[in-house]
Amino acid sequence: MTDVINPATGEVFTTVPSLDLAATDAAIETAQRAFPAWRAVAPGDRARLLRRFAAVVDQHLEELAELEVRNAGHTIGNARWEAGNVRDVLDYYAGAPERLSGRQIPVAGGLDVTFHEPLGVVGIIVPWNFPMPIAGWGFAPALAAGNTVVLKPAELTPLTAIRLGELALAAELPEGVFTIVPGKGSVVGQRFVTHPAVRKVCFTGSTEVGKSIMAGAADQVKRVTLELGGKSANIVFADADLERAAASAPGSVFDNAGQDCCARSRLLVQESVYDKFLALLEPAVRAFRVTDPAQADAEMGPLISAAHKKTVTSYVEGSDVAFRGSAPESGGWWFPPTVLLAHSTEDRHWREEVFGPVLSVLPFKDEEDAVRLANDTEYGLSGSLWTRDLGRALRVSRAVETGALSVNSHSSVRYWTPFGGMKQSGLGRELGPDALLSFTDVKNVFLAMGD
Ligand code: TAP
Repeated sequence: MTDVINPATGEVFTTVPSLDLAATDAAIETAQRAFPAWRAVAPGDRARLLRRFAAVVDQHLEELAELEVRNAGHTIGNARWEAGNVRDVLDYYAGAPERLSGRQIPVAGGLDVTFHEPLGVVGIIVPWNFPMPIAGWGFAPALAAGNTVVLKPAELTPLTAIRLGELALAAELPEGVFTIVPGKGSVVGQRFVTHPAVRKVCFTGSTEVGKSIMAGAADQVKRVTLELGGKSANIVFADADLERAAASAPGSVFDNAGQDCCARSRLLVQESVYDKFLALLEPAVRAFRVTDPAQADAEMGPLISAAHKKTVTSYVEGSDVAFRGSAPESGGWWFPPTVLLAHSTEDRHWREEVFGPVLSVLPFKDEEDAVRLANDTEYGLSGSLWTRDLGRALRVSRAVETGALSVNSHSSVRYWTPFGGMKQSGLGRELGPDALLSFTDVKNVFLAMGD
């Protein structure tokens, strides 16, 4: 059994089973047995089942959100959005089964058609930072395409995934189609990589573990989707609406206590407005409300664990602190929003993913310098840029090596647009119209016309 802890208080409030290798194999084999019948469900019926699953999630939205506040320390506002996102992603991909059509390609002597065949069992490995949305981004398209799913939540945050598994059964998805397998990454997650019946692994988490999964998957030429770390830049040009850029910068990095692979944790400010911008940023950072995440006006809760707080603290110790916000001081793993001045691109807090409420700031000279600094990282997940110059917005958008970018905003992920990383931030894309196909293989069939 694993203790489940409320990160806002540090108290254990329940326990969940931690499955061993034999139980993991049993879950995978149940999913394998469920596959032929699930892929054979008529497209319209599979769509209806997924819509019903979405409706059941909707009926339990508040319960799921409250569970996440307690288990992950997410603010209630965020947690409601996250539960709603699972519903929306299910609804979106519920539109897919009847539209998953192949092609008819002209050939001589017969008919040539392609099919998007499901892969079989898909293993989804979920991190602790966004337990609900990241689960949904994997299981909704995987199920819609006709695969069965085994899903491993993070040991720290298993509760909403376990509940979603129950809700799937309540929506009458057949037994074995969607199975939650709680346990350790080194046991359950690793088995998804090595078990031959699992045909694809969809992993979100650290770049280090992602690389080991990719290497392990090579042995069986197993398909992978990887969503890994980030160190995204927020680039503010001198001609931007500085007030708006400064007011929105804290949310772009401190949301979810900075435990967000899309966090804009490197702030690049054009040197001619550097001092002015920091003066605008300071009150916005100090005003960021860090409090009991169950309160309706909370903007940020605690960090996920004591160990993670230690890691985040190590980036601030000995660094040049520009200013900080405030956070509760007792119980739980609280950490105030913190702005650090970078003195070189070699500063550890500038280069590495902190995954906490820590923003590093550096000035730049001109457009070329901004692009060079933004791209000076092995990551490439997200980012923002602020300018009133349309030509510059287009040039810089094309030049920054990142999978998603927002101009004059910090847009969050939309379930109907693609999401994923360039360089070492990942492989493949989730969400949007194309993600579905990554849970299929193309089959080409030629039917001879005969004489
Ligand atoms: P990871 O260790 O990468 O964990 C992510 C998931 O992978 C968890 O479910 C974990 O299981 C599982 N896992 C761990 N080792 C595995 C293995 N050998 N084979 C298969 N699955 C395995 O991330 P973390 O420890 O939670 O966080 C460490 C750092 O990773 C963070 O500080 C942050 O920088 C980064 N991170 C990034 C993201 C995103 S969204 N890109 C998300 C989380 C963390 P258990 O932990 O349950 O054992």
